Amino acid sequence: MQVGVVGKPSSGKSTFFAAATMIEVGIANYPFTTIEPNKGTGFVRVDCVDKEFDVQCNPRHGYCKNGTRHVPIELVDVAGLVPDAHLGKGKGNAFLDDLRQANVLIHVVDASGSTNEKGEPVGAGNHDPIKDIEFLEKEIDLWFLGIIEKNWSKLSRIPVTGKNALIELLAQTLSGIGGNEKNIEQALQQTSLLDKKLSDWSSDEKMTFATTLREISKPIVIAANKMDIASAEENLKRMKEKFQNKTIIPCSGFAELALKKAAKEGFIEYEAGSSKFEKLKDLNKKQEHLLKLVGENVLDKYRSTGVQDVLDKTVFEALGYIAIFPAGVKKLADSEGNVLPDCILMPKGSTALDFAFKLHTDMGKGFIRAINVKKNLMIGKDHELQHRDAIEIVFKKP
Ligand SMILES: Nc1nc2c(ncn2[C@@H]2O[C@H](COP(=O)(O)OP(=O)(O)O)[C@@H](O)[C@H]2O)c(=O)[nH]1
Ligand SMILES: [Mg+2]
Repeated sequence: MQVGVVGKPSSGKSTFFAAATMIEVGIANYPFTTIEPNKGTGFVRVDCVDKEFDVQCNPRHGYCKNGTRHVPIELVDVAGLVPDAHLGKGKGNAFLDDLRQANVLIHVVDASGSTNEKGEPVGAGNHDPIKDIEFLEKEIDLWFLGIIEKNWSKLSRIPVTGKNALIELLAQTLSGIGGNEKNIEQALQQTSLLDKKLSDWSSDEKMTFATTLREISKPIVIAANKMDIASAEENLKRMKEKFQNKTIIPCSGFAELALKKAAKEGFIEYEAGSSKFEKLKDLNKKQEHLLKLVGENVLDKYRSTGVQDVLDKTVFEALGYIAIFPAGVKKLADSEGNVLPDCILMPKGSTALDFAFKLHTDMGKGFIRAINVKKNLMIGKDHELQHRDAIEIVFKKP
C-alpha cells in the first residue's frame, strides 16, 4: 500500500515524511526543494494479538513495542504543487504523475498560514490555509479530468453495449490512476452515469465523474501542520468548521522530528504517537529549550504531535483498511521460529479467500477452508474478515 504526501511547497511535506520515516531528506524554506519523490517506510499502529495467545511476537516486518504492532506502509513525498499544476505550472504534471500509484493522500497544510500558495514566507497568520485545501484538491481532480479527457475521443468512439462493457473500458483506460472495476462502478453509480453513453456526457458530467472517482480511488486526509505556531489554532477551528466532512488532524512534523531525533541519540525516551517523553540524559540549553517548546506548544495542547495519528487515520479511517495476522491453530510461528511474523493490511470487506490470495496465489487457488485461530472456528471462503483477526488458511498445494 502506498500513501502519497502532497501539498504546496514549504507546507512541511518533507519534514512530515522525515518524521514519519526517519529518512534524511532536503528540508528548506524555499520552493522546489524536493524534485524526485522521496520514498520511505512509515508505520501504522495495530493492537497486537500476541497477548491474546499469551506469547511474545517477533515480527518479520516492522516491530512490536509494549503490545503495539507497528506495521510498515510506503510513503511517497512528492514535490510541492502550485495552483495550475495540472496545466504543467511548476512542473506540476510530472509531480502529479508521481501520485499514480498512491492509494490515499495525506495533504500537508501549513495551518499556521506563514506561507502563501506558492510556498513563499509571508509571516504567521497572513495566508488562509482554507484556500490551500481548496486549490490543491481541485488540482488533483483536474489532473484526473485531464487523463479522462486525453482518452475521450478514442473512448467515446468505441461501441459499448451494457454496463459491464462500459465499466471494463473505463477501468482499462484509467487503471494508471487507480481506476479498477470496483471503483469505476461505484463512481458511475454515484454520478448516475451508469446508463449514459460516453458520447453523451457533458463537460460538467466529466468533471463530476473525475471528482467522484478521485474521492473513491485516492481519498485525502488533511494534516493541519505547524500546530506549534500559535496562529494555527484559530485556523484549525475554521478549517474544521468549513470542511465538516473532511478528516482534519492537527500535527507538527517539526515537533515529531525533534522528538524522534532526540530519542535516536539517546537523550529522551519517546514513542511515536505518545503524549509525553522522558529525559534520559542532561540536555544542553538549546535542546532543553526546544523540547520545552514542543512539550508546551504541542504535546500539552494536542496530546501528541499528531504525525502518528495522521498515519493511523489515513489507513484505518480514510482507506478503511483492516489488519489480519496470519497464524496457525497448532503453532503461531513460521518455519524460522518467528512468532506471529506478519500483519497484513487489507481493505475492509476482504474475505478469507482474498486473504489467501494476498498471502500466495497458490493458497488462493488451492483454498480449502480457513480457521479463525482466536476462536478455533472454521470459516468459508466468503467469510468477511474483521480487524485483528488471526487466520489460518488450509489449502491444497499445486
Ligand atoms: N514551525 C514549524 N515549521 C515547520 C513544520 N514542518 C515544517 N516546517 C518548516 O517549514 C519549512 C519547509 O519545510 P519542508 O518540509 O521542506 O516543506 P516541503 O516543501 O513541503 O517539503 C522548513 O523551514 C521547515 O523547518 C512544523 O510542523 N512547524
Ligand atoms: Mg519537500
